[in-house]
Amino acid sequence: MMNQFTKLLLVIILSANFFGCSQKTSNQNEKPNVLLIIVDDQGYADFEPFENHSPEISTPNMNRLAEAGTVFTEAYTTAPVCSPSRAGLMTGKNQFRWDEKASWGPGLPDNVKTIAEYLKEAGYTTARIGKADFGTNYHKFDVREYPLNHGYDYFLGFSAHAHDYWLTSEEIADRTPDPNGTSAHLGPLMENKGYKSYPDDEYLTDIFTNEAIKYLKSEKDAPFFLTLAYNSVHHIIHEVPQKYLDKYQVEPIHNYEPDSMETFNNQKPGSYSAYYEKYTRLGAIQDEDMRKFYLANLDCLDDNIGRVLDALNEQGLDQETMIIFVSDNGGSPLTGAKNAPLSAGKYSLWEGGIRVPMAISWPGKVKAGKVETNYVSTTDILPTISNAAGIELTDETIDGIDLLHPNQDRVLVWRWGNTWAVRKGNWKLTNTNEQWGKGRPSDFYIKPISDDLSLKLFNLSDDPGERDNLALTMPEKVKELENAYNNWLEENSRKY
Ligand SMILES: [Ca+2]
Repeated sequence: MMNQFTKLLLVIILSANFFGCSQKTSNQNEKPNVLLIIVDDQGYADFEPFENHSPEISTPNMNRLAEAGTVFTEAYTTAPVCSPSRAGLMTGKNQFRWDEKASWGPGLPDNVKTIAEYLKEAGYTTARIGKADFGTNYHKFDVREYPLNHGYDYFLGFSAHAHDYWLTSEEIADRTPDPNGTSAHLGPLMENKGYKSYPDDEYLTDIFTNEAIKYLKSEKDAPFFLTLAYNSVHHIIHEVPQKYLDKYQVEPIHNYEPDSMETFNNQKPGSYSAYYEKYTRLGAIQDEDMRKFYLANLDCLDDNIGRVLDALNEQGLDQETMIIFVSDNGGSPLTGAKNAPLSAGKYSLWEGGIRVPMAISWPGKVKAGKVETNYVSTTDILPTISNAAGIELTDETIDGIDLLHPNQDRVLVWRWGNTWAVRKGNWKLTNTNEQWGKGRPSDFYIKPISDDLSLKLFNLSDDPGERDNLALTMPEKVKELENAYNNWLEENSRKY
């Protein structure tokens, strides 16, 4: 005889199975769905799953990802700013293979395949929601850089460096003299071959989540690859829903309004460029408030990630979906992000610019609750997803390896303008100088020990903050790493 408890359990199991079968995406060949969550400019200290996170941080939904999977304490991007980093991430290759200047705008060559293209060929249905940014050909539909032209079946978002968090209506686009006046954008979002506008009181992070959930709930006859690329927590950081501003006790700042916008930094009166210039630097907003805005923005982002995870669970998809979470570069010196204990931040090759929050979960396949301390790269995302989907990679110019099998002897290299860096084992050699974009860095920025292009050598195992330059005392180690860097360049430059 079954007791009440057993009966109840049976009912729960049967209903779970019933709903699971009726709702889940058809997945007979056991290829996992893949959800790639890319966030923007999140600080190394601003990720609660890391043991030494900043104490005022609360990211419970990022914690859920970490508890369900593995977090990487030494995950590197291929560049310290958005566009080149995303080019590296989406292709599994150091973008300076083809972008010889190692610039802000690498673009995406026709012959360099993206994760989306590999997965589409393998039978996936693919979508990108949010920011698409390869640094060139912004706001255009018929270019390689537009997501529909590099493997995505569906795109909703913007093709630029930034977008106003509030202003997505046609009305504002009609009234502003420069809707595309800077690398930032306002007005309707791009959706496939057209535009989609929203009321100006709908918040962009919420819009992306709502659309992502709609996508997760849609009927599909194949496993899906969804890239959800939030522009949070990129500036303009102060634009956050009121309830979060209340929580962090900071007064709202008015939205952009063409009729009342004064000139700023030589930008035309009334222009969005003037507003963007004014509020993307310290000055109009002071450090303490900038940190509060940042925390409010991050809190909202975390809640939205929670809604996506809930939707996956509700759809019965959580057990068969690989989730990768990553920030595209380190915390910005201009937004109140914190990267402690790492030096500097976005814009330079100090650890604070290129070491980022990253996590992966895949129930039953990736260890839950694990902290991986071996160093990895965002170029590893493509091979990891490919392996999971059973795709055999034959392209020898891919720089990444499977995230689940990190290799502490590998050579990682970076080129960024006239600066470069190389890591092998615990050692990092770099000529990086100091860069923080514009204006001045925030109080939370940790000033690096050098601001010129001299060679610096660090042992990152006991000096992650790069405080102790060993270049003069260890010339042989300098030579070894310099050779490793030069060899990589010689073997790989212009090959892609
Ligand atoms: Ca970024």
